[in-house]
Amino acid sequence: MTVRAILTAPDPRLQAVSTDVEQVTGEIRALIADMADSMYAADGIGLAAIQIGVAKRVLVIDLDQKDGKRNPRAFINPKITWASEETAVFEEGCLSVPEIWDDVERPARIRAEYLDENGEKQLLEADGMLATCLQHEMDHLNGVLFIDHLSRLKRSMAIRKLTKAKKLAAAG
Ligand code: K1U
Ligand code: ZN
Repeated sequence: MTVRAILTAPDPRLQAVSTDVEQVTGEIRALIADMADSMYAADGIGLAAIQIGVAKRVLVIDLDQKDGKRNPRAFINPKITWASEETAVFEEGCLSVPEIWDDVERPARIRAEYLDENGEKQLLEADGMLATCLQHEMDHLNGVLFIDHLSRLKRSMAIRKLTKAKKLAAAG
């Protein structure tokens, strides 16, 4: 499979609202394999399809990467069906927002439904890092980055830093 380039902010494609997958075909399974390869190559724990430029509602997560073992989970057309009033704060990072980490407050527990790689409907209740990571990745499907949850000042500082880094990289 293929390691694909990951888009970085402020690339406008990251603001796209992704569309539902109509049928889980071999093409979607190939996309999921490329996403998993791209996530592992970048040392990530999650990835949404839009981060490799594909505006489909597909994400992969692997929170159990230990001793080189890989167990990517694919979530197709994921929907949050319930979110707790209780919130939790985790420090978040993003492969599309390199070198920036900050605390984000989100619902502590969620219930979600999604299709798996075989097109079967699955239900999930999540807390802890899985709940955070799922919400972070599902935000990507709606064109939202974790820095959009920060104060206006922190967000504009982050965008300025990312823009400067891109200019420096382009200048060689
Ligand atoms: O870009 C992404 O959406 C993936 C992102 C997922 C995430 C991380 C932390 C909180 C919420 C969501 C990442 O994988 S960032 C990289 C990362 O988490 C990591 C990298 C190396 C070691 C440990 C963690
Ligand atoms: Zn992200």
